[in-house]
Amino acid sequence: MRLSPAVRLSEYFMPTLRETPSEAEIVSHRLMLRAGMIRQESAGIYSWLPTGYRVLRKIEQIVRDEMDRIGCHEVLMPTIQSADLWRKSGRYEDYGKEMLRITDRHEREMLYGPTNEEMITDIVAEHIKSYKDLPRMMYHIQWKFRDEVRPRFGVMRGREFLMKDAYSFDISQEAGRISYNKQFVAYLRLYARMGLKAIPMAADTGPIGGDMSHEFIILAETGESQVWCDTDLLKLDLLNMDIDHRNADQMSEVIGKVTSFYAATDEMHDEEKYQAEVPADRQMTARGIEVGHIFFFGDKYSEPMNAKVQTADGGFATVQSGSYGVGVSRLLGAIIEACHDDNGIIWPEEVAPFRVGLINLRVGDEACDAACEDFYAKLQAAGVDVMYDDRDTRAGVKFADMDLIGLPWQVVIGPKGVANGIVELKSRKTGEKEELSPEAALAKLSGSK
Ligand code: 5CA
Repeated sequence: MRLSPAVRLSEYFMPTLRETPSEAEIVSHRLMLRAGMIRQESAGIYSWLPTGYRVLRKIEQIVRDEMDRIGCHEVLMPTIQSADLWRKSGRYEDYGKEMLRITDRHEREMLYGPTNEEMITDIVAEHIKSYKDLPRMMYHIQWKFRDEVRPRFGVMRGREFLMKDAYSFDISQEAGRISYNKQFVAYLRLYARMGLKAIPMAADTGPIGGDMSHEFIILAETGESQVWCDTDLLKLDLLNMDIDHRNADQMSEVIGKVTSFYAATDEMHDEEKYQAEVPADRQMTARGIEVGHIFFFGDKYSEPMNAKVQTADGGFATVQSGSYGVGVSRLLGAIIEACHDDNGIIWPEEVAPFRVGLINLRVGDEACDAACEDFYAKLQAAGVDVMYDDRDTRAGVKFADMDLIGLPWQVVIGPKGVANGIVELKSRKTGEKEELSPEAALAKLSGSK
């Protein structure tokens, strides 16, 4: 989906708040509300306003890139599913009150999908009949509904939330492990591209089931789980490991190394093992946010859904599967938890709603307006996305809003600077300011993307 390359704040809907909303318990929720990114509609259900929606789309795009890269292809399944499908796997009753059950006008039992293992396995069972059509991996990015007992922390634990869920289908357990490893590698890359250090940890499989599972965890004080890990794992440069997902041996070697360090969430923590394996000076316990969870569950769904294929020797084999989730909407909260200061959000470049915020200090001043318009046009021509604050308001308000919404770069143009042929460039992250010619500022902003 194409995002608009540039917006004028005088036409844009960004309802920022001066006051801190009292209902928000954690910083990311407070900042998302204050920056006008979301609006609560019911408990755990949100509307996504323009800047929030832009970040959501940018996160989705990174996820898409990394799925495409490993040969996992996008589909779109519906949010509403039939209860019968879930009766086949036996999960309809098991899911309990978390599942939102709906009856249509013909009294047919339906539900709002909390996940899609049953549906995708049913699709595969109908169309994939031979070992020659395996392996396959597919994903979709779709809204889910889970009627959480305690929706809280804004988009972090919602009832309606956006998830990327991918599914793999293989002829054998060994082949399935290669698909699992491809997803593992994609996960290492996709979080790193968002500016995050997501640590893979041994995890419990819960209602999804299976015998192999990892959670990807971001350390943050407000995280919902307690985690234990070896600090040497944090030193690995996960983005630059340059793993070839077509080379199964290399992949399993690297993943073997990453998973050799002790790292576990509270459900899996084994204190004795931890003390025995991790030297005291490398022990770390902290709070963490789960931003992804991958599972290998073999034939748990393919057996009841009857997903079988013909094998090379003329027999039949039950398809072996895994599922791989990324909490797309939760990631906004998680990134903000990791990237903010007292003045607001500090977006990592790849997910920022815009790369540049252009501030006109004196709207109505002919020379200042002209210089801003010129700079605005040139940024667009250079392919840099930009939000232009052309509102007729006080400079203090403009500075505060820009810091709050956290665009990586601010360009300030005022009458004095225009007279002297300079603009001010500020990095949101470091707070450093420099005065440059408009050409030099432009070169800097369009160069290091
Ligand atoms: N079918 C599997 C994987 S495709 C699955 O549903 N896994 S899950 O339950 O672990 O969810 C995947 C990810 O969705 C989680 O790691 C988390 O980041 C996100 N998530 C789960 N529940 C919520 C929620 N209530 N609000 C926001 N994000 C959530």
